[in-house]
Amino acid sequence: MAASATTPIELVRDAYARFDARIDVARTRLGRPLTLAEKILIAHLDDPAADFERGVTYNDLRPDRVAMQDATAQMALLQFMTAGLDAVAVPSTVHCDHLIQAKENGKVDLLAAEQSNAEVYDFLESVSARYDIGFWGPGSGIIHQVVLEQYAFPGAMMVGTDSHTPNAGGLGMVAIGVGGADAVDVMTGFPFNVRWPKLIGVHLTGELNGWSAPKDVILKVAEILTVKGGTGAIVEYFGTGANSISCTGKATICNMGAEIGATTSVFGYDDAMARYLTATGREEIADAATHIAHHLRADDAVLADPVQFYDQVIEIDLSTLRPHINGPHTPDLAREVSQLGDEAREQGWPLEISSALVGSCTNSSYEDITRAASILRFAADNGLSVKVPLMITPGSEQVRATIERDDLLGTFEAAGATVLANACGPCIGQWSRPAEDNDHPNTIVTSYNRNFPKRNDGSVNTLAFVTSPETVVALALAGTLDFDPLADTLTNAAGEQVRLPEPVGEELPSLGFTPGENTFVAPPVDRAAVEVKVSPTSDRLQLLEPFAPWDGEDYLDLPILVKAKGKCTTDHISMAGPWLKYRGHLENISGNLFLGAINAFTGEAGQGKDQLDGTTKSYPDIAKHYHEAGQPWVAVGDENWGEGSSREHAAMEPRFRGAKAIIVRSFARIHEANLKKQGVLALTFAEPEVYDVIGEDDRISILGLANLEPGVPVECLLTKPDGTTLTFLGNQTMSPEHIEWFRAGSALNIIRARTA
Ligand code: MIC
Ligand code: SF4
Repeated sequence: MAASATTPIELVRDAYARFDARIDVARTRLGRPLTLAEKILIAHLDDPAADFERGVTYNDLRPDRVAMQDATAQMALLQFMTAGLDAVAVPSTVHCDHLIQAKENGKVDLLAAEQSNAEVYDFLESVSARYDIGFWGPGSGIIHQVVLEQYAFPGAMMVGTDSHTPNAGGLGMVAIGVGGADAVDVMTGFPFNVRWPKLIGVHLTGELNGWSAPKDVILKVAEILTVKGGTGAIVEYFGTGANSISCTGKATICNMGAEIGATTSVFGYDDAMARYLTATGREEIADAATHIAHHLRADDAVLADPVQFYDQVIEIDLSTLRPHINGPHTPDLAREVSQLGDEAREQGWPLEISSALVGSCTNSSYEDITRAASILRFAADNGLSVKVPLMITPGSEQVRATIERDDLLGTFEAAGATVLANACGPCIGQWSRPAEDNDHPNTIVTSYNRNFPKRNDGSVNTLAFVTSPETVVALALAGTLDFDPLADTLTNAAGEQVRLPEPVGEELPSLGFTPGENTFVAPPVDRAAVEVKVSPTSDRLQLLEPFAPWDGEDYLDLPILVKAKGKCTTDHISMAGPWLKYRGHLENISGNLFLGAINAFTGEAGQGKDQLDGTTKSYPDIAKHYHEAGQPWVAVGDENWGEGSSREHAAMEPRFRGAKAIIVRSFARIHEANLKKQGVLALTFAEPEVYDVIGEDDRISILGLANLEPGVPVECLLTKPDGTTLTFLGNQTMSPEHIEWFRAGSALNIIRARTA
């Protein structure tokens, strides 16, 4: 099948043809009604008769498509290439969005990126052409917006090499963020293996009003569930309130479900989705979906008594939900905007805002931009002006061209805003910010989704707060965190007190969308003639060597490279920003390994004691030393290790440098899967207190590996420098297949053996 710029209706019809038989059979077999997520998963089971149990069984699924962004596609496709196939087995796309640095403005920055990333873009374009993958070049937009606009459809299933892939849940799709190795499974024609998720239902009643926006729904959910509350679960939204939210608003909510660790989030098919499909030129898909609408939402009996069918139900009344803002440093630290001023004063967070940023894959829809622009227009008419640098990132070329045509970008520019490229930019540390702006504690507000330290401009001094685009704009007009747009007034140029009106938006452009520049490149007819170039001297791309299989021995007396304290997200393990340029070069990117991790013994970031020579070094240097000395090691950590991104570099770097096991209190889902894929043991302390007794100079042995069995804890032995020992158990969640990956050295080694 040739890769196309949008999902062909035939593919949708084929997918829907499976629904009737499969869903009815499953309902009868289980003897109960089904939720929406269950229906979609059942329709995509590799073996329709397979048994599944929530939170217990691992099941094989057949996603309809794969999407990859440039920062993760490189490693995914370097792995795919080693399988020796002629083409991808399912429709797949690559999106160039993460590697564009924000400095001047969209146009200038795009040109600069095309030059500085030429080698990587050429590689991605040629590898896409060679293996029948659709290629969206730099400037086309952020992966999740483009997928929503072109590829997502209700009831479909996809995997994407980015944690915010669930964005497509706003269009009723089960869209799961994965590491590159999982994407390689699907692209090589193997099923996607995942633990059957638990189900969290969010019952929405009432209707959003005034300053409250879809963003506030997910900020509230994150506050309730915390950053790990969604782990292993699909979050399903339903209720009359759900129907009142636009399709792109739903996408915002699903997008940020990544922040609570959810496998994905999804809304049932409704009129808002039909309107969005129609506005984006996909009426045929809307018609097909309407035809099977009963399969594209939970059964009525589920909706009538949700508590009986979901593992947990959360109730949110949209009518009383007030604008929220979260941060700094963690996406679950939310409160109402009205309370932030006092809290910031108590905590000593700078009240003065240093920059305000609107857009990203999370919040750059037509509706978002019209609501934010309505406030700016009022401000201009009433003598108010923005007090801090304001930046706007359109999510896609289609959104950019449409908001340009409708003079919304003009409104932003008239307010002094900088229009950045249709790309991730400051959301992923690709922000060339003047040093004088962040060499001291400073506060920024964004409509993005993440706010980990150093996330936006690489500076620990920057505290990021996340809120809706309209609230970002209101705060930019106030210049301070201590402003509640619902209650407070601003002083205008004439010295008068002015209250901002409620934002007004348009769900969809009345003139329709305009596509802007065409940035899609379809694979050529003669794919075999395409040469994929990777220079052996490149510092940005490196062909992969297979990892060695397990040697059949237990791991004895391993030093602890790092015992991390507190949050250890994938940004702490493998930082983005300036390191994004090495995403296709495993050896070079390993230079960032654990640079952000906080040493539990010293409280310092990124450095520890080299057990081979007793000196203090950066973690990547210690890892390199151990690797070169043939000294395997372990890493130890706390709760929700690997939270955040899907980047498999956070698993491949430790693997490459000789990590045998990562032992922590708990894992984030994607990262745990990435470790398993690469043949690293992912263990959790059966007794969490063991974490506390682990000392800097201790050694850890991992025993009984020849008898590894699914789900059976692994025996570990901690040896203190004085020779005293402590035996403890490391829980693991390996299926028989995961054990095969471990023995083979990686999941990819098994694929290679099968496709050879
Ligand atoms: C992110 O938002 O953290 C990223 C950058 O999009 C990552 C992917 C990456 O690290 O390349 C993600 O969310 O998976
Ligand atoms: Fe890009 Fe930020 Fe979205 Fe990740 S969260 S895809 S970095 S815009």
